[in-house]
Amino acid sequence: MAEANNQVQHEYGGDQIQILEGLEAVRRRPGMYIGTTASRGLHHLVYEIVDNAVDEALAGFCDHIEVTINEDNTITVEDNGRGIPVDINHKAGRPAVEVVFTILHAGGKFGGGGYKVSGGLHGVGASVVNALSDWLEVRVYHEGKVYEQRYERGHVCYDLRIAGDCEEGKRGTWVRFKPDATIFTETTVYEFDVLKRRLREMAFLTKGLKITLTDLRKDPEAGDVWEPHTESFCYEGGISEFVTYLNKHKAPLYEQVMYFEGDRANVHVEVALQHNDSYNESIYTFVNNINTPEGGTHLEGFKTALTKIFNDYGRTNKIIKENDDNLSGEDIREGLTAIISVKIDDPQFEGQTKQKLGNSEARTAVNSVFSEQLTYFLEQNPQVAKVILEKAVLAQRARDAARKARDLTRRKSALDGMGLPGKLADCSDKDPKNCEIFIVEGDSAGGSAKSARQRATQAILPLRGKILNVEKAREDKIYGNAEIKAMITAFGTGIHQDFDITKLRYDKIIIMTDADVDGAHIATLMLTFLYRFMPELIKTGHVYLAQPPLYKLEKNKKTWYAYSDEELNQILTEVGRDNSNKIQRYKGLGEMDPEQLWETTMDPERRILLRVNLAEEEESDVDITFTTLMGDNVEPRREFIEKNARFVKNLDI
Ligand code: 1YM
Repeated sequence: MAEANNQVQHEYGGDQIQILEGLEAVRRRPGMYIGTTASRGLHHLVYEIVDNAVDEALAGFCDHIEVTINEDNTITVEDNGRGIPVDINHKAGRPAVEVVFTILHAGGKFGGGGYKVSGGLHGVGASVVNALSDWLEVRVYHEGKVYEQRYERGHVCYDLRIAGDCEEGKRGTWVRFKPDATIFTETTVYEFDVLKRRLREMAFLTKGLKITLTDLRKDPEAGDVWEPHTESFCYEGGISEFVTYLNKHKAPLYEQVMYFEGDRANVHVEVALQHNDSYNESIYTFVNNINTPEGGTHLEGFKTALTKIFNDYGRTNKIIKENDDNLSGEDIREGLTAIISVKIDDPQFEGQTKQKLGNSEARTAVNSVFSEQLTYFLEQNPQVAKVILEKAVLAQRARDAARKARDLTRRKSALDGMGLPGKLADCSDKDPKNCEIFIVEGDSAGGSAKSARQRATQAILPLRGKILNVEKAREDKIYGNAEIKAMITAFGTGIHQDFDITKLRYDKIIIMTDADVDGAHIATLMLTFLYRFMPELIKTGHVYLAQPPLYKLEKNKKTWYAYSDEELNQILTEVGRDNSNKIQRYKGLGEMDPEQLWETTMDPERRILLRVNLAEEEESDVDITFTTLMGDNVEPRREFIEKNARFVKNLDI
């Protein structure tokens, strides 16, 4: 710090003192500005700088952004836009570029025109990144000159200066920064895949913009042939291509992706959609390129318009019969993949996590642009309208059947008292905090587990064979499935809108399957069910995978268990490789006797449990993973399983 101060070459007037106080506030309470100082916040710094470059692209002056993870985990972002202005900003009396990096909230609110993507969590910008960086350097290419300035922990090191010449036509902004390790105490290591997912999303949302990500860090195992790892994203079709990408492992119901765009009352609206033959809806919404997982007014406007226009069309064209009910929104959205992206001047975020759009003008704008253009599209493409409506009519019938099945299950459980499934061996302790339930593949393993368990706190629910793949079944079939019904009643929480976590009967839900590819597949089917029907259980960390051993090793009356091939080799090296060990390879849980199952897999003192998380991924990627695993398309699934199945613990869901 002292060193940084010594380098400051100009005197501070009153304004400057205020500036420092502003950035000091960011350093004192970083969480207020970037949400968290964990890995997510670290990555957020990159998005803040990239957002300024994306703004420049949206304004029509830039078509390429390059992001580099340097060898020392610093980040460089460069664009080919106009360059942040280097002339004096009269209000501050300092060059505009210095103001951008040293005054809080000076981000993209200067100048006029275009929609400002006050990017990221709290719309803060370059000065926050500067405040939270050990150092930051900026270069502006302007009229054949390179301007540069450096800051350390937000303090100006020297006045903006000309560093040298560049090619006459070159223009743009270059920023390099090193996140401050005293702020980001958990980690300062960037993850390529995390940046890649967000940058790809940005590229989808900004048609024609090319974003390149390069990793210059050397993988310790890379030999002389090492090359930097680079990926580029550029989508001329924008969110239409996003929909194609999301549907890539699904079977679309019709060829073209519908795409609509328009402006109403200062709201810029873009919608892209296409149905596939599955039963799930995947709608992703964005405001100023920021994902709104909780939806909001833009989503409401879309849904209302979709339902109305399709019902109107169905009635007019007699696809919905005169005496039949209107189609519900859910019916029309069955198998729908859609992206809704709005740009708006002053987005208001609401909801528990501030991820829900509140501006009412967005509702009206999306409704109006989408209604008008969808009506026209359906008139021009009656064959598309027909396949969508036919699927919706089927969905309506299935939903009626499902409702009846669900009502029946509800009534039945009311009559049966608690109505716990017959196959469940419940625990005696009634305090959920102490209890766990093992979902076990196969009756024989279920039998071993029942003998092995600690009766007071461990419940066993054996499931027969592979459970139903919920990605490929309609709701009526799902509710009719005995294994699924058993899980729903055993957990006690209800599902979907009825879900209530306070009714959860066990603190841990432990999936216990064989340690082979089939077991991994069954575990994935269960996770798919949990993710689609009770995602909160995964999000709140109640779901676990048991880890049965692969090998048992005996020598001189001593026993070892190995949970991987590497571990087996390690043990063999330690105890010596000779014929006297009789290595036993477990093919399935059923091969272990109750005592072995207890000591290796179930005993809370000795077992290994893997908690299942939702990786900090873009929502849309989670969906793709499940589709890859559970959809009809065999090839991508085979690839994925070959890559991941042996390591279920790494399964990125
Ligand atoms: C690598 C990061 O920040 N690019 C960038 C930023 C700006 C401009 C161009 C820009 C904006 C405007 C006019 C305007 C910014 N300028 C400002 C401010 N890349 C990166 N590229 N001229 C240039 O908005 O009118 C803030 S951001 F305020 F100085 F104009």
